[in-house]
Amino acid sequence: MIWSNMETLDREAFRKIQLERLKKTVPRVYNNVPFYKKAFQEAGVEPGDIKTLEDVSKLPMTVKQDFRDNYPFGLFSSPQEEIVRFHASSGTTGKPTVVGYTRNDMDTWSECVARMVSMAGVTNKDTAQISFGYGLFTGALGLQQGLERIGASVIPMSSGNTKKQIMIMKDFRTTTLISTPSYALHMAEIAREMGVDPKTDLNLKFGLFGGEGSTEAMRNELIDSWGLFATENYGMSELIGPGVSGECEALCGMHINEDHFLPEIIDPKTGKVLGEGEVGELVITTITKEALPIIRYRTKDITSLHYEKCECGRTTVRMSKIQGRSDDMLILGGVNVFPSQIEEVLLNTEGIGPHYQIKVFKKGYLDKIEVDVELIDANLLDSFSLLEALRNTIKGRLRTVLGIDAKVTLLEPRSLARFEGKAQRVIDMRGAK
Ligand code: DLL
Repeated sequence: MIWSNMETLDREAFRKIQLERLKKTVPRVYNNVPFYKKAFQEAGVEPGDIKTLEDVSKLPMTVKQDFRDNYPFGLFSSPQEEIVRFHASSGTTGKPTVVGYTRNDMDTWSECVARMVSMAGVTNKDTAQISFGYGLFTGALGLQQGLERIGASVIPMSSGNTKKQIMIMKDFRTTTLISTPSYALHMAEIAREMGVDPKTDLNLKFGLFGGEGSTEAMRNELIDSWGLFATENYGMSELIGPGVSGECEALCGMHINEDHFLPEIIDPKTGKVLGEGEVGELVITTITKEALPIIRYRTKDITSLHYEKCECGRTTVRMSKIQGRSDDMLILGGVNVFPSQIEEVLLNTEGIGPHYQIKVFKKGYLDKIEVDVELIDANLLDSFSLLEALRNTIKGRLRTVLGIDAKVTLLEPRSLARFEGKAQRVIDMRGAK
């Protein structure tokens, strides 16, 4: 179902709204945020220079470090009395990235998520189990607001306590699962261990996944495990949280809520703005946020934009599946590889389960990569020749498809770590002494 008529505007109408909103956002940050005033002055640009939508490229970019340098509230455009909610993204090192919302921002956010869940087919007849962690992470509360807006019945489960998740799912007749792809995979495994067949003993129709990347092979694995319709949804705390974009029933890219987020794709090395269909880093300017409008935020996520009308009837621009983050790309002896490409090779190999870990380290001056992956059938471990054949198949595919020589270790089922939130599949030890 198309939730809002803002999703079907023609291109000219979009551009008009975007320009109007951009023209309001730019003076807002210039006048309220010393960081932006300085950055604009350094770039030699003033709010009055924004006359067309293309002029956005004159504006300076914002990066994650700017949040850290202005921790906690230095980038806020609204005074504290107008802030009704904080969230933060954890990050592995240092202080979290803090974000704030005014009452209007909360409304915008709920609206964006309402569109996103409707796009997948969820309605007020559905019962949605939110298995993202509640708290500072934007995932759970963001989804909750949007689902409530469309009238779905929400179960605020949070992540973890997986056996209870399955019990509630069964007893409450959950139709919609909301989680990271990796946690959904783990939940299916626990369900089977409990003697519950996720496909036949439960009532799931939809899986709305997001918060981390997943390949098409991983989507198929999720569909096979749960027997549901799986969509992928994208967002980030700095921009709003979930609700930036999501897949519709046609599954041909994630529709961006363009009346709130103005997207560009740039070459991550040169910063040059790229054209439709070209792959590069997603840069987004928020054009309706009040508490924390962000100008040209470098997301580091690698994707491309597609403007032709979708068969679902929406006209909003679609972004392709995220290939990876520019800072996650592994450069192995000069060869560029995204972990998602390794995942694709592994998951498309028969006999191999969806759980793996990638370790990268230096041996002398050389980059070395090791891939640990679980077998589906532990009995294979008794047959040296079958095991060797499988190992060689994977090694061969990694070499042919990606051009890398990896050490491959096949492990017993259930030997690698499982994740209740975002998975950490890559351990890069090259920085370590
Ligand atoms: O993960 C917001 C979110 C929550 C989106 C739930 C969707 C569902 P952060 O914790 O700030 O926010 O992490 C943002 O996660 O820059 C991407 O690298 C990654 N990411 C999020 N969704 C996807 C996706 C939330 N569908 C960072 N595909 C982003 C690939 C994703 N990567």
